[in-house]
Amino acid sequence: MRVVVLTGAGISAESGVPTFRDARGLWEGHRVEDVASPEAFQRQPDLVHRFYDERRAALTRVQPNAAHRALACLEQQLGSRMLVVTQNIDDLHERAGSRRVLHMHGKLRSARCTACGTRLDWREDLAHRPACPRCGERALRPDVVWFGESTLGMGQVESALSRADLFVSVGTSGMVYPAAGFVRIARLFGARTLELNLERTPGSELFDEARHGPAGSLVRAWVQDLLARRPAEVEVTRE
Ligand code: BV8
Repeated sequence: MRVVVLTGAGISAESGVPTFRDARGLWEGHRVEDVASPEAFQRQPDLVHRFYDERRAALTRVQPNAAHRALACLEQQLGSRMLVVTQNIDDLHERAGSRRVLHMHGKLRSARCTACGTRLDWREDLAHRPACPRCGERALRPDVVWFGESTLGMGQVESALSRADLFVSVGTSGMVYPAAGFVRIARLFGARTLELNLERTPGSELFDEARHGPAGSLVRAWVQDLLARRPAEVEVTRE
């Protein structure tokens, strides 16, 4: 059985990482779209750096939760037949032990030089404009995908969706594209689809099944159930 799991901010909520909806999509009164955009970075680089420096620093104060750990456990069973595609820029999936994680919106603990294009692990602030270790230019930006910028790894995502038997969406409101369109692609290729989210979302009816509640218990129960079932039954027959 081949499984693709899409995750959003809701899977990290129980770790203490605020979701976008929690803050009603606002940061210090700014619409997130207005802070997380190349235009905002041109206009107010200090404000944008502060937005990401604060979130990067906050990562040192949070730990993976039961939902992250359950997915890492499932990956141990399914190996290369499982892919986690996350919209999250935190590293909680990896810290829980997941290895096959695709960050389609980038990573907080990574910086990219806009002068030489180098990508490098980065755990410090960027607001003080540190020089790029490779080219020396003070041109580092957060290595995240802003609104209006193309998302990462779409080729790998589309091929995984086209071969998936099961597509599971965890903790996402399904409001941001192209991630919000993955359920339709998975269905198109005959996969069964399951939504695990705290509450109904605008896309809930697109899923074969939707279970609502906190990810920590929902994901753990789903993984335990999947692994408890005898291999024969796990074999999902294509529609
Ligand atoms: C692009 C990184 C073009 C930075 C992010 C089609 C139609 C309409 C609009 C568009 C379209 N196609 C493109 C667009 C424009 C735009 C878009 O979708 N706009 C939206 C607002 C309508 N998309 C883009 O701009 C994308 N780029 O299209 O480029 C292009 C194409 C080719 C070539 C060049 C350019 C790029 C979008 C990526 C932007 N970057 N993040 C950062 O993090 O700061 S998006 C960011 O917001 C997140 O990564 C995530 O994707 C999104 C937030 O959504 P969620 O993660 O779902 O979080 P949210 O808070 O909304 O919901 C949380 C859910 O969890 C809730 O349902 C809640 O109930 C639940 N929950 C809460 N607690 C729990 C829980 N569930 C379980 N357990 C709990 N405990």
